[in-house]
Amino acid sequence: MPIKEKKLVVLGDSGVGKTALIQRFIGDVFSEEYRPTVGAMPYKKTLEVNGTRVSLVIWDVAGHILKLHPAFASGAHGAILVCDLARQESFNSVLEWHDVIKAKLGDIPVVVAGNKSDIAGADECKALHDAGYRGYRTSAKTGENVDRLFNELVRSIS
Ligand SMILES: Nc1nc2c(ncn2[C@@H]2O[C@H](COP(=O)(O)OP(=O)(O)OP(=O)(O)O)[C@@H](O)[C@H]2O)c(=O)[nH]1
Ligand SMILES: [Mg+2]
Repeated sequence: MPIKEKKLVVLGDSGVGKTALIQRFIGDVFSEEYRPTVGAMPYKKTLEVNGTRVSLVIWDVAGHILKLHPAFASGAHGAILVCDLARQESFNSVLEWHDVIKAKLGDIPVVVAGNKSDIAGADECKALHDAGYRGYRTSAKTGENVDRLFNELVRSIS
C-alpha cells in the first residue's frame, strides 16, 4: 500500500484543549488536569484514507508560542484551529492564528474545532461559521466529533 507523510499543526489559545483533542484522537484518553504544553510536541498516528496509508505527524504547539516561533508550523499540510466555546476571546484568536498560518504557509486547508461542547451552549461558533470556516463542535472530554475533525482535515490534504 502506498504511504504518504503529512504534517498537521494544532493551534489556538492556551487552555482551549489542543493537547486534549490530540490525545483523544491518538489514544482515546482524556485528563481533567491542565498541564500546559511547553514549546511544541510532535505526535504520530497512521491512518488509511482511500487505500493509501497516511503517516501523520501532528504538532501540538503551546498557545503562546507560534506567533513567536512560526518555524513549528513550517511544512505543515493542514491546520486545526481550536477555540473554546465557553471563551469568546478565543474565537478572535482563531482569525489571528489563521493570519499567521496564511503568512507563513499560504492557503493550506484548515478546520476549526469549537471545543468543550460538553460545557457550552448551542450557538457560540456562529461568527466563525458565518466567516466561512469549516468546523465542528468538539469535546475532547466526551470524544464528540474528534475523529470527524481530524479525518475531515486528513481527507482534504491526502
Ligand atoms: N470539559 C472539557 N474540558 C476540556 C476539554 N478539552 C480540554 N479540556 C480541559 O481544558 C484544560 C486545558 O486543556 P489542554 O488540552 O491542556 O489545553 P491546550 O490548548 O493544550 O493548552 P496549552 O498547552 O497551554 O496551549 C484541561 O484541564 C483539560 O482537561 C473538553 O472538551 N471539555
Ligand atoms: Mg497543550
